[in-house]
Amino acid sequence: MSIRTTLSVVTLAAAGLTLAACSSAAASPPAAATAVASPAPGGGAASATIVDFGFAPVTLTVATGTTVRWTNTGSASHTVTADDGSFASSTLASGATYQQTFTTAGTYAYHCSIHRSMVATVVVQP
Ligand SMILES: [Cu+2]
Repeated sequence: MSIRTTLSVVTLAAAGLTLAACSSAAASPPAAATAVASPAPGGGAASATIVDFGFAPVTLTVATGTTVRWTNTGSASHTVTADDGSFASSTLASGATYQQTFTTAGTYAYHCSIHRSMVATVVVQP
């Protein structure tokens, strides 16, 4: 007696198991993307990153006198533009950098003038 096995691979069983859980809290707040630069009063430096399409960290806290350096790691061009006009980069192509020294304590909201949905904040502590 010979048994001929026909390969009939059925992988349908697993397909139904990965239903995405539909969360009712669709508008949950984003994870806190916050960074605090090492305290370096009077001349410290901090880094921030521009990606397509956002800034990281969203909130950067530095000491007064810190120079923040943004690097555009995205492929699109972006800007670093203060909401109140107190500072503004030129258009930063991919790979370009922009530096701004914060000599006055305060909260500086900024955005990308090309993509207005890109927003972030530098908090300058006294
Ligand atoms: Cu942009």
